[in-house]
Amino acid sequence: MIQLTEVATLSVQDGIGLITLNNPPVNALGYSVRKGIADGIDQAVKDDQIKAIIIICEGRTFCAGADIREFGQPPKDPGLGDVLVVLDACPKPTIAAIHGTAFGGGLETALSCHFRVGVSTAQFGLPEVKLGLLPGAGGTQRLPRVVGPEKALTMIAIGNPIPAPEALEVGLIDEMIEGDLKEGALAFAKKVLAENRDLKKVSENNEKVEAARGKTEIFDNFRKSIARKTRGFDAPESCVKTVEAAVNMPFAEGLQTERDLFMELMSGSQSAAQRYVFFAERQVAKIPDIPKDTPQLDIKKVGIIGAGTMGGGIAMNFMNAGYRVTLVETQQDFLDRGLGVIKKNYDITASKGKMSADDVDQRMSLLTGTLSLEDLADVDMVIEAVYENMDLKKEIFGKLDGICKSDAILATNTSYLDVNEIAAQTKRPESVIGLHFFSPANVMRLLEIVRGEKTSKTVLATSLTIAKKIKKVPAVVGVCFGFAGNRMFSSRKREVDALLLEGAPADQIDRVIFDFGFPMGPFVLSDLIGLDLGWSEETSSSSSVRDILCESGRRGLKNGSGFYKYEAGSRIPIPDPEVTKMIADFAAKQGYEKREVSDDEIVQRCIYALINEGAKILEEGIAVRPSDLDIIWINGYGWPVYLGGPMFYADLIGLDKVLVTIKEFEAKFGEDWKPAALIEKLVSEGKGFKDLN
Ligand code: T1G
Repeated sequence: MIQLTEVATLSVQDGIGLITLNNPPVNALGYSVRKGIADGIDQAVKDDQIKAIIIICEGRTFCAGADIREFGQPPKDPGLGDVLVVLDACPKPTIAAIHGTAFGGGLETALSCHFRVGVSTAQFGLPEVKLGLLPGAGGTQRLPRVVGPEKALTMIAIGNPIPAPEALEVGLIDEMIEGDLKEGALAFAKKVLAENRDLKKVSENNEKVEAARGKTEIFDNFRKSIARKTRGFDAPESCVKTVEAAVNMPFAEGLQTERDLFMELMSGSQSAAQRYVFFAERQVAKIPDIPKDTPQLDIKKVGIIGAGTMGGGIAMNFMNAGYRVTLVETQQDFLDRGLGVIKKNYDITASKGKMSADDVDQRMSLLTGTLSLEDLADVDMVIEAVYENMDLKKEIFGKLDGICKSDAILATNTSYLDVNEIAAQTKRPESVIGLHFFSPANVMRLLEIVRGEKTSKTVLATSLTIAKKIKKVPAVVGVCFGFAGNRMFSSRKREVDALLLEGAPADQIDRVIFDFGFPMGPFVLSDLIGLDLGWSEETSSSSSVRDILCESGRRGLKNGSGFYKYEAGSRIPIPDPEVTKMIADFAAKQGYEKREVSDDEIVQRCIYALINEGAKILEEGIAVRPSDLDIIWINGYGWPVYLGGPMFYADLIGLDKVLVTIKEFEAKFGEDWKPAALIEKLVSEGKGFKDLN
């Protein structure tokens, strides 16, 4: 065995050369891996003993792509493109033997081999678009030649992987290996040699791309199909262009087009933001005083109190992950409705072919409904998801304290209330934690984990593990009103409400927030969730715009009129002059003088309010690092990922500039805009939030 580099070896078995890579954790194609492959091919070609070459990886996966940490660093030769030119030109049969995730540069390496084999659990993908990039080592030119332009468009411009059975079906792999991968790959190599198979280079395999030449509708239709979900992103359109190049240009020219578009994206701010988010999403689960070996509790059974919208969604997360769930309600009809909604949601998913009827039955078999809190005596974790009322939550936790087993985790799904106060209702505050899900709870990826002052490290570490198991992105925050996400949201809402009274029409504010990149503006959102959420006729006092709209009978989309009016059966918001007048009259009564408000001012007030509040949250130690706040806003509030999150965005536009504007707003609008001391400090040191991550 030859040690090619510190992470690559070349060995020979039965005349087959094995280039084995071992670069944990994901065999990323860093410099020593690339050099190892290039040297391995070079030596194997020169070695007459070797008749065929296999590239295989140790560890949990085949190469999961280029080493993202190397991006932005001075490039070290050989680049991946150069290595793949060597591989592509290899005169001996080359076989990629794949397990785990052959992603990005990893799949491009495999596509530069003559043959690919993989185990049945392997995944194949070009997810570069999720990093604001595109496959930059020939993947955009080789994949269409193997799977056809249509399939390649989806795999490249959307970036989701395909499983091995599908890869076999579309011709991406030549054989699926049952049992040991290395043995299977060796057997396959011997078959190739014995059958003297053609060594067809993918780069010369033009059949599928030539067949699509002139069929511009392939690309027009595809562009239309992704327009809505790729709004604001630069990379998807560049991805489409590269596949067009694969169809319309010779391989070498297509490769150049790929290179040019790749470099354009690489030097752009969107990719920088999306790469930042990639690592921030992995960093967020690392809590300084919670080391990997912190003892954890074994969670098998979960109890959920409240079968409403949140309770039902939370239950589905645990059922999807295979946990037994007991759902508690106070009345039979509430329980029946809750169980019914869960079943209906699964049936809808099955009707879209995303799960089988058996899967639905299997999930539902994990769920038990009850009207008795005592039935939670043997669960390992309880999540209380009743409506936001402190007295009710205290009462429930007091009861749970007497019912649940001693090491059960007692969690609350409150979105604002004081977790310490709730914990104080028990004799075991160390077992109490906030698990703040976002609606719809079975869809939204964010889980804000609220660490009480007495929450034990074991309870926190266990909650982090649970979050990963139910496919949530956890963000650990401390206790304050609204925690991190909603506290920042309230500061934006303060500005939105003020801007409305100062004269900015609701549809202008919505347009600006939508154009900034959020899925929708605040007033369309209010109409969607219902103006009367948390409003009561009894206590309404005409003291806010929401009050006067609700008092006038407006409820939002559900009754066809809110900040906007809606045609029957339509969700399209139509500006309502009557509402505009009601708001103007109310504003005048509050002493506001109507004025023109620019789009820039709306952006600055809504976004800088988030940044300033985020900085205060960091100052108070409510959040561990700025990138956690970015992860919260991207996964919980629809912040566009290609802008990296509020704190990243502040650094992007320059924290010193943000501070200047915040001070201007303080002078104009008062105390709410007092700059966070942390911002003043960072600016005075010439630093940004990135220096705190
Ligand atoms: N580069 C560097 N580090 C990486 C990495 C990568 N490509 N992928 C993962 N890591 C680190 C990650 O930060 C974490 O580190 C650890 O590995 C485990 O990851 C030329 C331009 C493979 C599905 O986009 O999707 O190729 O936190 O926690 O949940 O065309 O990682 O432990 O210190 O995510 O099991 C394209 C990215 C690159 C795939 C595994 N490839 N990775 O998921 O573990 S661009 C990707 C993933 C490219 C070429 C282009 C996932 C995974 P730490 P993890 P996981």
